[in-house]
Amino acid sequence: MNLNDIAKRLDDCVLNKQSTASLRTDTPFDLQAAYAIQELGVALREARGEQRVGVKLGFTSREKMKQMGVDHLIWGVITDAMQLEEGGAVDLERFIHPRIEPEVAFITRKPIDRAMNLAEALDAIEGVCPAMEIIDSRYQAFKFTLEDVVADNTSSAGFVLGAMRPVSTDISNCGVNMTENGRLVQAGSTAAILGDPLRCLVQVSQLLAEKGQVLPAGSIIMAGAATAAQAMQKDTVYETTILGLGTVSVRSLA
Ligand code: OOG
Ligand code: MG
Repeated sequence: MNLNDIAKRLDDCVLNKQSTASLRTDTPFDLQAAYAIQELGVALREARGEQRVGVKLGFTSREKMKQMGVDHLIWGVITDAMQLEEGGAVDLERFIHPRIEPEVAFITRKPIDRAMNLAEALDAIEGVCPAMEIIDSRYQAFKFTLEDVVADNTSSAGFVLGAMRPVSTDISNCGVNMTENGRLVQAGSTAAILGDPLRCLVQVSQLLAEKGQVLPAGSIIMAGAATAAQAMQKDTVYETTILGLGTVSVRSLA
């Protein structure tokens, strides 16, 4: 298989809601090739009319690294088709084996067009939102290597944003709670995300600069999960509260 074939195989998994074994046993590929496959996969989505709306980081917390056995920061692309309405309903039939995780998201007000320090990155941000991400690995049982998951656009499948507020308060250590029908299922702190989720902005600016890419103003940056992810059940309300930032929820259909 060439890189295009691999991207197509993973995209077919999305469309057919079917998982696959690692494709690296058939065709070994390195991290650079994995990002090339990710780009080819996003291009297939764009050919179906989806539009890029931002980027997401993965494995920015120890909790996530531990849960998935991968210990390297990764990033992927999010599109408009992945966004869910805050407080809205989502049909799990869209997915293979969805999991949900509490996140922090930023909205940019200036292009991120060079490697930035924290002050510059902060200045490029319009605000911050409580958020959740739905991940849906295209690999059987969520089993993957670093290269596999990067090729699979870092398991991205859906996201929901709560109300945005200015980044005026310190968000480095805010309590994070995720409930399932009101029952607490995940708890942590925003400090779990690189010590301070704002550091994600610096990371994203560096990754973009390395690739010679620009993230336009008005983009979304998902900072990565603060806790482990939770397998989604039908007919269930998922709600995340980040102290000082607010609440975001989504409901799965019966
Ligand atoms: C990979 C995506 C990781 C995060 O927030 O750390 C991620 C996965 O866990 O399947 O989105
Ligand atoms: Mg995530």
